[in-house]
Amino acid sequence: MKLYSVEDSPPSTACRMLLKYLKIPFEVVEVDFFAGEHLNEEYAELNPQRDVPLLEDNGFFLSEHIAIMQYFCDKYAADSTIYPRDPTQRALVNHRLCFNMAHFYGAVGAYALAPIIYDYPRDALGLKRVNMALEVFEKYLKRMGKKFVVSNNVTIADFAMVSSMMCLEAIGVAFDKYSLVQKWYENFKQERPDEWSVAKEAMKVLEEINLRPPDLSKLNHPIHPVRKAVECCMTKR
Ligand SMILES: N[C@@H](CCC(=O)N[C@@H](CS)C(=O)NCC(=O)O)C(=O)O
Repeated sequence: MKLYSVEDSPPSTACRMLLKYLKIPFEVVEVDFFAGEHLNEEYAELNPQRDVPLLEDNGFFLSEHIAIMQYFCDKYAADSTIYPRDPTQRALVNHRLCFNMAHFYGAVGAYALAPIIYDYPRDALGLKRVNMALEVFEKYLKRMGKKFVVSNNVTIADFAMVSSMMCLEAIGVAFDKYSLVQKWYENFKQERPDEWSVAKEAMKVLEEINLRPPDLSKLNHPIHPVRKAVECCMTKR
């Protein structure tokens, strides 16, 4: 089993947290994102979407972190509470995974991550979008009233949401006014130290590259304008 991943990539991190939880041995293939390794033709043969993470399980290739996590659970932990079988519970987990990808991580990635690599601003509108997503997340936590995202058991939705949250923590965005989000996040760290250690490592890398942006001279992106200046705006908020 191989996971093509980038050490600070939130979707890759969510998959690695699950692999740790399931205690599945796997090989990490670290993709050199800053050199654009994910954009080359060789990688595109494996993953036409040219992104990470990408799973290779005995010749079976799968991208999209949600699909990868669902596959791991279905194949290796069919009866586990990590991806509950009850249709309503499973629908809620699926919903939060979609919410994370489309809204929460959408906002967080654009604000926290994209400006480190691409020539996009980290501006007030981006922060507003992050706050709106946090507000929605707070409402979902209130609606459920559980310890974790959808139940009192940890699920793959927690891994995905924690992977997004660590990006906010890495760049110093305050989220303490969202008391349930704060409580859930701190509780996750306390109760799931093994999986949190995976996210914490990714967070440290993000913290570092946020303060000291990487050399991107080898990155020739077909879509995004690559950031040129190193001394741009990367201070802890
Ligand atoms: N929809 C994909 C998105 C994964 C994603 O955004 N990966 C980023 C790294 S964190 C990436 O590979 N981006 C490609 C690029 O910016 O060229 C998933 O959920 O797995």
